[in-house]
Amino acid sequence: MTNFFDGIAPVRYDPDATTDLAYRHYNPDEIVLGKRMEDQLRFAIAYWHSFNWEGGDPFGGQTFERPWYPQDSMRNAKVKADAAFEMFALLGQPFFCFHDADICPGGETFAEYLSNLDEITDYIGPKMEATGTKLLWGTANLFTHRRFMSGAATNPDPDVFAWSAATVKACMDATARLGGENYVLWGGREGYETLLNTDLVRERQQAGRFLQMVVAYKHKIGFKGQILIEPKPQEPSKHQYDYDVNTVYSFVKEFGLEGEVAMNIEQGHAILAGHSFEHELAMAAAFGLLGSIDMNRNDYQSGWDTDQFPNNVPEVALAYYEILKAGGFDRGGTNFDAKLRRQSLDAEDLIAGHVGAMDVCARGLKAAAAMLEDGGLETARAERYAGWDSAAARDMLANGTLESISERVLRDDIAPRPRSGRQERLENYINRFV
Ligand code: XUL
Ligand code: CO
Repeated sequence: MTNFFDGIAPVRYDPDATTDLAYRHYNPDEIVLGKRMEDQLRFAIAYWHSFNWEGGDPFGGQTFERPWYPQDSMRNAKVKADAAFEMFALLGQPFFCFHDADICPGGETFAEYLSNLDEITDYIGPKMEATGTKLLWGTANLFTHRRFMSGAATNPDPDVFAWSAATVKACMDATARLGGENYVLWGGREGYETLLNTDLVRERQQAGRFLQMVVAYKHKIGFKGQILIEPKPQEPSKHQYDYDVNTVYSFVKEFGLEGEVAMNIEQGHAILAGHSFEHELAMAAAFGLLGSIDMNRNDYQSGWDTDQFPNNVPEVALAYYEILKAGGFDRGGTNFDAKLRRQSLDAEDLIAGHVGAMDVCARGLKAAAAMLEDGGLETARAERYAGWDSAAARDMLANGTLESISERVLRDDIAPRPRSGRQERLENYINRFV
């Protein structure tokens, strides 16, 4: 037990609450499109940003004070786990996520790392049982330590590749032991700073082999979860090999990983790549690779991965619209890979960030479900493409050649007549739901 959250009561659904720390929209048992809201949203809290991150930025260090600092001993790793599970019990979200480096110190040697990871896994398992909190995904931090400065799988040094492979094996074992539903691979430094010193063909081959090994090991140990790749265009690397959904898809095809991996798509990473979140979700759904999401947003002006809690209902609604349209989450969920702002020092801030995020997502989900049930967007879309329902149009697409089409254009005197895209009307339509 810690006393970090002393004075904070468990957060409950109460639409008429007069206090800050209540769910006004997140009602776990409410049925949305045939499923409990909790089972549609599948909320997870990220251990990394909530408990490891100390409030630093490029111009200043730690601002937070926590009973589990300094984070270099197993003793404090256990205090941190105590506090984390105290928060999970207060918030009542069903899942959490971790990097190995979040839950225990790395140690001096690989053997010490393994022993630390084992010890903390043993410590966390019973806490998961006691609070009923499940593991959405585990992952390895292959980007913070200086050994990873030139990448992990893509490193020019084969010893770093080996260390990374051994680390991922250990993290997959720990994830499987804790009943994780997914294993995530975000290529933190799998990219490069300058082409002047980089053999990008070789580095991509190394990353592809690494992924094939991960998939083979998943089958070897009978891990039932999904392997999820998380795209991000840059930061920390200038050029990242898993830039966006489309880039990851080409990688998946090239290395024969179809049907073996899916994607974890983060709102902020989509924005960094110059896309909207819903674009990335729709793209992944089109490829059959929509696995899970990190629902933390970026600041639109700063150009950094600011990892803020979501607070924009219309945006969130459009994201859940794509997710629900694709059939909703199976093993995936809604992770908040979100940090407090560095001036938000208090335990209450940590709770408030998550309460607000969960409420924004609940409102977005309800709006998305209502739009889907109403069917207005799909009807408008179907009307827009109705020309393609004709036999002639379908035949052209299936069997046409430039010559045969050219003959038909002349014969039938085809003359395209532009029609409105009706964007403003559709935007107004969305506003009726959000
Ligand atoms: C970094 C990021 C990571 C991944 C997991 O931008 O999003 O937290 O989600 O490594
Ligand atoms: Co993320």
